Amino acid sequence: MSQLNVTTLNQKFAIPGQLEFTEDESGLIIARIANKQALSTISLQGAHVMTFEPTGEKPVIWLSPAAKLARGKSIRGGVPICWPWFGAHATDSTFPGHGFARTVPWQVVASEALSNGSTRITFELPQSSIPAAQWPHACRVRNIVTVGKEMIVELVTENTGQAMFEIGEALHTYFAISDVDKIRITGLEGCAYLDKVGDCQRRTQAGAITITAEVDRIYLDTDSDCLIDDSGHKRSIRIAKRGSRSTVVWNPWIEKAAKMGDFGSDTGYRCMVCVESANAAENVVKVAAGAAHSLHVTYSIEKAM
Ligand code: TA6
Repeated sequence: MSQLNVTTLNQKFAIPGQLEFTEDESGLIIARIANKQALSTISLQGAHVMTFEPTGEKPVIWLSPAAKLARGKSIRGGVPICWPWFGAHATDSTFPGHGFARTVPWQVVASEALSNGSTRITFELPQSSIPAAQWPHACRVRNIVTVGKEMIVELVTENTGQAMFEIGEALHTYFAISDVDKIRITGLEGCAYLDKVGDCQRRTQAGAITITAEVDRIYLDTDSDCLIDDSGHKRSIRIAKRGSRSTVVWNPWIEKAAKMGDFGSDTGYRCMVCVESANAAENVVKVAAGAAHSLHVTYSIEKAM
């Protein structure tokens, strides 16, 4: 089934006053949600949430000012979907880092105006977007995004084949912060983590996380909520997850951000932090034949007292 064009998408799935589809100058199709509770934009490529801004609030999600929308290219910022592996592929270095899901076309299969005033849109990864050489398994993958006062992103993997398969995954979410000096991340105290800065030493988190250099950590065996306490914005962002046993915390800091070249400015790294709800490293998920696995995350704002 080929990708629907903007006209057909609007005929089938637009919701007057809440959801419409437009085509970006890059040729990518964007779902635009504007309801009474929030604004959000989502690229159909990668079913990639790019922005989320609750009404009367500062943006919750960070999108690089230099983010390039281009076919087949990952977008810097938003909520990239890492699937069906996290990080480098286990055996083939020619396969894309973080899997292929975030750079291929997804399709819209449903849209809904919910009674609580939020808007839900469901994306599905079509078989035609799955490179068989990289992923020779029968599956159905959906990303279900609900936008209101809070945002819910649910990545559902169904095994429609005859044999178990194993996935690594992450909602690799970039959060908008006032300044990297003004935040602390709580919820991971006492957790073991793999420190990817250096040689992947296994360490234990002592106290809240603050960021004063490159941080790239996979926290293991944790299903806790995380809070990004931001004294500059006088708010906390709560990340409440289900179906995820890993949490990744990442800030590239100065050199790595400069090398990546798409953080917008030499201080772009100061405006963001990634807290990713994942199943990575030893937390990869086995999905039995006929079974389904859900990674479900709710993003909400709590105002500082
Ligand atoms: O989740 C952290 C991480 O794995 C970092 O190591 C860094 O590579 C980051 O993801 C961004 O990866 P990307 O492929 O989006 O540039």
